Amino acid sequence: MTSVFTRIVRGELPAFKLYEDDLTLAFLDINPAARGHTLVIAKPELPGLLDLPPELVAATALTTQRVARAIVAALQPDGFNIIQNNGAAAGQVVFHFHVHIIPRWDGDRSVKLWRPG
Ligand code: DGP
Repeated sequence: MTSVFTRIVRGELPAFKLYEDDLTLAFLDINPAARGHTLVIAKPELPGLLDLPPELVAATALTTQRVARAIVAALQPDGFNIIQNNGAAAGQVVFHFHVHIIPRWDGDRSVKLWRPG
């Protein structure tokens, strides 16, 4: 089955894209936990971290750092969370590898960081 993220990679679904290269893509989450909540995906449709070959582990980590740096520069949060869910039990809903970058501000403790299931 084709994931929603593959459809975004192919341009079949719209997304607000922040960064793209041959192996990775970053775009805003459709259901943000905070302003600037961004997803970094591996372009190949692989479900989780343990499915990624080393070059995709490296590429997605590098893109995550690059995009987090840009978000920090643009939005000036006080911090940010990196979250990466593997398996339905862990709250994964889209089975196409992705990393969440969630900007955080002092006092925003009400941000619901994870929505299991
Ligand atoms: P996870 O629970 O880790 O699988 O998170 C999936 C995230 O993907 C969730 O925060 C919402 C986001 N999402 C799902 N469908 C779409 C979509 O079509 N577009 C965008 N931009 N984000 C999506």
